[in-house]
This record gives sequence, C-alpha cells and structure tokens, in this order.
Amino acid sequence: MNHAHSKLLTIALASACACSAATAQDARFGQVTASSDTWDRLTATGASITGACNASANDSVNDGVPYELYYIRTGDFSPILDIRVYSLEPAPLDFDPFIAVYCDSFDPNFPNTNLLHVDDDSAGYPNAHAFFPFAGIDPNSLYIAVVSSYSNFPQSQYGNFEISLGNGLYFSRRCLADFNDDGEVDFVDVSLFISLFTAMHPDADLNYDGSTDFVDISLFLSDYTAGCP
Ligand SMILES: [Ca+2]
Ligand SMILES: [Ca+2]
Ligand SMILES: [Ca+2]
Ligand SMILES: [Ca+2]
Repeated sequence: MNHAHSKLLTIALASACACSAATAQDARFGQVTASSDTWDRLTATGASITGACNASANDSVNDGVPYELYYIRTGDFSPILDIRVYSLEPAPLDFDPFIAVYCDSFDPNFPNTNLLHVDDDSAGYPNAHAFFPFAGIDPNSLYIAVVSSYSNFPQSQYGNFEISLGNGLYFSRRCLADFNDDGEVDFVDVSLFISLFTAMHPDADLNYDGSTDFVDISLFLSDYTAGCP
C-alpha cells in the first residue's frame, strides 16, 4: 500500500468510528487430530522456569506427538503468564493435556529454543496450567502456546480440549496484519481489517485496550508495511 492509499484508509476508518469493544477472558475449544503436526515433546519434570524466554526442560521419551499451536499477544500492560488447558475427554486413559509456551517462534524439532514455560498437570490431572505469578511478561509481544497430549499412545494422543487465557492475554495471529493467516499481507487482509473495524469487532482492537480507534489503524498499517516474515 502506498502512502496516499494508507492515508486515505486512515481517514476513512478514523471517521467511521471511535468505539469500544467488549473485553472478556479469551477461551477457545481445540482439537488434536491425526492431521495435527508433531513435535519432540518436552517434559515438565526438572524444568527450569525463570519467567524469561530462556527456560529449559528435559526431553521426554515421546517423539512425534501431535500438537496444536496458538498465537497469543498481550496488550499495553504487562500481564502474568496464565494459560489453562482443560481436557474434554474422559480420564484417565484419554487425552492428557501438556502445554509449552514460547517467545516469538517455535521449532518442533528444537523445543528448548525460546522456551518460556512447560506444564503437565498443575491445574489438577489431567489439566495443564502454564502459570508464572512472580513477573509480568513483555507487553505487545508474541507468545506461542503448544498444546499436545502427554502421551503418544494411539488411544490417548488425540482429543478435545479447552484453552483459556488469563487477564491481559489474547488469541491472535503470527503476523498482526495477516487476518486470514495465510502468511502474507495483502489486500484481502486490508478488506478484512476494514470490515472488522467498521463493525467494531474486538478482533480489530489490535492493542487490546477495549477501543477500536486510530491507534489500531496505525498498528495495522505498521504491521502491514513490515510484511509477514
Ligand atoms: Ca523426545
Ligand atoms: Ca496433563
Ligand atoms: Ca493474509
Ligand atoms: Ca485499540
């Protein structure tokens, strides 16, 4: 988008509305299936969690464990890390959620790189809880939650779960401006943003402050200009 176009978009959207979106705790249903990608799962036993992106955890005996991945962002203030994963399958043999949280990027073959947290059963077996109450995490940063089963036995590696975020954490996209998550920013994303913005949809509130306004437009434009690496 050239400068004249972005100026026009800015004016058009800013005059469309300056409005408030409801804020609520963000939660989603998820499913690990046979078509999920796989990772070399870590284990929480003996892990070193510091609240920074240099945590370390031991390798588990389970390789090739299917996982689902969530991009999570924060608003302008520094929330504590608080992500719960509840199994929606019958215990004990079925899906046993395990969570690992990463800063910025995740490589399923090098699961110790950029690691922030790991947990298996801290929300009560079988439910996982990535929780670190002693320090806030960086505002306006990208975090990645990897959810898999503890097991890779055929009967218990797949299943349904709910993932629920604490205050100040929100489900997002790898690139903020890539609204259709296809790895590119183009006019499709511009028109998705325009329709969400004019509808005052919470997804257009890119800094999660409860308002869709000029700040969100400028965040969209800067992320759009930066592209999606
Ligand atoms: Ca392993
Ligand atoms: Ca668990
Ligand atoms: Ca896109
Ligand atoms: Ca906003």
